[in-house]
Amino acid sequence: MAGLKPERRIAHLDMDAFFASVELLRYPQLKGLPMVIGGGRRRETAMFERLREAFPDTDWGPGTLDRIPVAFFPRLSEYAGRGVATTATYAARQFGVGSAMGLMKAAKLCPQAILLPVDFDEVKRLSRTFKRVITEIAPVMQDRGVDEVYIDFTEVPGGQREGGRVLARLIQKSIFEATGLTCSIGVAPNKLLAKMASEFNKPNGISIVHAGDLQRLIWPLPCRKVNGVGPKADAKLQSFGIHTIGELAAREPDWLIANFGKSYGAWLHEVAWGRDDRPVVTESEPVGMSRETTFERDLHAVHDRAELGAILTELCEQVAGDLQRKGYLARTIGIKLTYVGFTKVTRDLTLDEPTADAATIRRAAGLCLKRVDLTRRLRLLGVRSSKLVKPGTDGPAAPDQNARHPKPRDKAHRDDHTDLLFPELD
Ligand code: TTP
Ligand code: MG
Ligand code: MG
Repeated sequence: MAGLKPERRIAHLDMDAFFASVELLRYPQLKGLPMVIGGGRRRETAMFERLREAFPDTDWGPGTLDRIPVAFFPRLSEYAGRGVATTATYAARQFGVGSAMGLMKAAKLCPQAILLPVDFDEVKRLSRTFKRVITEIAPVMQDRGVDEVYIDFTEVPGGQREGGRVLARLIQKSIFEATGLTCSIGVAPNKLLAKMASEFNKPNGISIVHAGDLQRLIWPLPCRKVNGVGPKADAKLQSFGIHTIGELAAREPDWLIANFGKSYGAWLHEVAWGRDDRPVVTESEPVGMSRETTFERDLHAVHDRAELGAILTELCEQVAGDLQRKGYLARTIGIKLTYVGFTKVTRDLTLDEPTADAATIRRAAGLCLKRVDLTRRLRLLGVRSSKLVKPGTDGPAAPDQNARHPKPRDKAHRDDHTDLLFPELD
């Protein structure tokens, strides 16, 4: 019947082992081998020195990268330090290595893995390329970070055929032709389900989910698979014996609201039933810009005051630089600390006037730092700017519809019990 509204079909696309796959384009001889991305400096300098020693007749350089023998690449077993893995190839994941794992721990699981640092410039270039390929085919795309996007398939040719599989295949093929990279795509009635579906057949997979598949495909999954159920909410759900999304769906909305609050409780009920009507928002503005660093050794706010102060200043300068380059001002400045033992703390402060000035950011970050417990040793320090505005416009850079779903907040409570005043770092 003419005028019949097409079924809503939303895709979530996520690149496979993205940072690692980017390195495999440069070093195709490493395909299929376990590889971990992480560690700070580029260690390839040492590799080139050894190569020149071993093969003095070859002019080793950018044109010969694909000819470097595998034996010359740095291995995880040689690593000493406190870096973490940002990602790992699927071959390395078989050994249990994954994102956010300490490299020393990863080395125990898979010492033979190749260890390479991330090349952010190349990652960003390929990120732009794959997104451009998508918008040429399907214009309604929402950026969700460096390696993933939502795409509205509803009105796009092929977007309805086989539940979206035909269009998903075309996009996969086009991205591969343009970049040599693979991705996985989930197509579903909404963003919530599409995001879960894109993980079903990784790598290089396509998964199609229809409303009727909720019980079979979604309900058996752990609650943590819902984007917006973090570790804290999950722990609380577990304490009530709720492990899967199906178990969540079985609870009465009133019970969820009584235990998780009005907005989060109601939201939990909706997502458990696969309901989500958020639109795919085309022009997604950054929500914030941040920089952080993991220290080479644990630092103490009093004993290592000068060093910590210098690091904080540098991070603030970097954030200011990022804001200035992209043309934003930030209303809110925050810090993030990780203590030895991995407890994380964040504090933020909203300024009277938005800023991109390093000294102003530094002062705000210094004030935030005074609000945390500085008697414990620190592993990581980060500075974050948020509530961005574009000068000349008065509104927020990121509209509220882009904001994540509400999560239980216990900020005020945490402020109370860790609000110890310690020597200023300035
Ligand atoms: P992900 O899409 O989460 O992971 P991935 O692309 O490496 O692997 P998958 O095939 O499972 O999608 O993240 C994209 C990139 O972001 C990843 O390659 C490295 C980076 N990243 C970090 O820097 N830190 C992290 O904690 C995570 C999870 C990812
Ligand atoms: Mg990915
Ligand atoms: Mg991703």
